[in-house]
Amino acid sequence: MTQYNANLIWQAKQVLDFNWTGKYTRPGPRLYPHQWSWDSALIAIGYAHYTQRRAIKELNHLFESQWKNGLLPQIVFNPHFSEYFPGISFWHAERSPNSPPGRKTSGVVQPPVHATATLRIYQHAKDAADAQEFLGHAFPRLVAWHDYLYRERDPWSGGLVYIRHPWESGMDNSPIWDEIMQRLKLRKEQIPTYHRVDTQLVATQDRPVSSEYDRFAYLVQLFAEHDYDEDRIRKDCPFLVQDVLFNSLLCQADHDLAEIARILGEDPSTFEGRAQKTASAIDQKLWNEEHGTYLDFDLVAGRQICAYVAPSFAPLFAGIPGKDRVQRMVDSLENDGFGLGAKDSYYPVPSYDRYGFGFSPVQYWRGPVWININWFLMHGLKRYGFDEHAERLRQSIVSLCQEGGFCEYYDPLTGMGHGSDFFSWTAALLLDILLEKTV
Ligand code: 9WN
Repeated sequence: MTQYNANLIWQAKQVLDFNWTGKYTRPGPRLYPHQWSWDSALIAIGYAHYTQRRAIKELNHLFESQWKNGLLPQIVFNPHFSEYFPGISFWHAERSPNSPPGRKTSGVVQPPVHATATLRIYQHAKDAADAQEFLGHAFPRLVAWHDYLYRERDPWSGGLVYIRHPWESGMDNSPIWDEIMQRLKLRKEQIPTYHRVDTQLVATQDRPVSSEYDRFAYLVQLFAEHDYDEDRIRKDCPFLVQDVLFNSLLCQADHDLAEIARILGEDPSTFEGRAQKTASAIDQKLWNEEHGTYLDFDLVAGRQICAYVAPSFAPLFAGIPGKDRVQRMVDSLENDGFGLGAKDSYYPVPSYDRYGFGFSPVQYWRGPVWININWFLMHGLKRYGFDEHAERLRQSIVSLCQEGGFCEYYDPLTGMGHGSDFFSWTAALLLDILLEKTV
């Protein structure tokens, strides 16, 4: 290991130590003080290399807040920190008979990377007995989580689950949602009263605009008014989307859950069956031949959403596309819009095509590079033997952290960090790639 990497590893661990609360890790020190679902899974992937105890605690703290119907909440609130919108009282999660007694949570979900993280914790474990016990504990909770998704979010059994809020995608203001957001015309009295905190903590230009927050808040209010009853929400919700990233991560998580079942001597067939069904549904329904990419499906409008975003390449992570489609996707990634072709280009890959309408190099999910998306794509490219491309992404991750610090996202044109500083999943995934070769 070079001295240069050793320093970076030390710094990344410092970031995680700083954000560790003793029970879970804050995604960012001020902007995100509570526990977030997919952040915790990604953070646990980093911890798995050097602190098995924390990795396990992190996921267990989330599992303790699982709803009775299996829903794993996007946020588990820490009542000691009140500075976040929307907070406990805006969600009214207690209106659902399924919400956990004694825990305060939001009422939406985030991408299901938890089985993937759980398996990695087991695979990297130094204390085998402890890891085996954790696997046994996590398994029924992960099964309940996946059961919830397939039962409540795919009631037609087509293999694709839907999300019902942009926050569920983890990519809050992605251009994917623009068309739906514009269609959602709100009268003044339909917009709930709320007070944003985020724009006081980081630059306003880096965050979603208020017309987006109006709609985010409106949807939360709708869920609370429907007592978080999925059947009632499904009938009235103007935002129902089968998202490429969410379903691709679910497909990989199904495979990983099947592997966990095998390790525990349980029957893996249900999970393998789901993985295959979801993979073929992604391939059939979400692929767009004309554009040579996968696209989200808007269930309310009944059509695909044409937006060229980096997460459209996530099916690579789950090994879904066949050879011809992979080649077309790699061609797109090599274009200047995503920048993976030229060695001396800007920092790949922007979250949104650099030449797309409304691209912004600094505004959240509308252009900046996100380390988790790069990490998924790096693994996807490696999986298909595109080692040079994967290496370029790996180097992009390392240079961004080295030059821009451990930020939430980065300007692809300058490499400058934006959003929250001391961002946990950036540090954790960097640790994963730097420590992977040395385990
Ligand atoms: C809403 C915590 C979360 C991430 C999301 C990211 C951002 C929250 C927000 O921060 O979303 O969930 O308040 O903007 O978009 O992916 O999990 O890091």
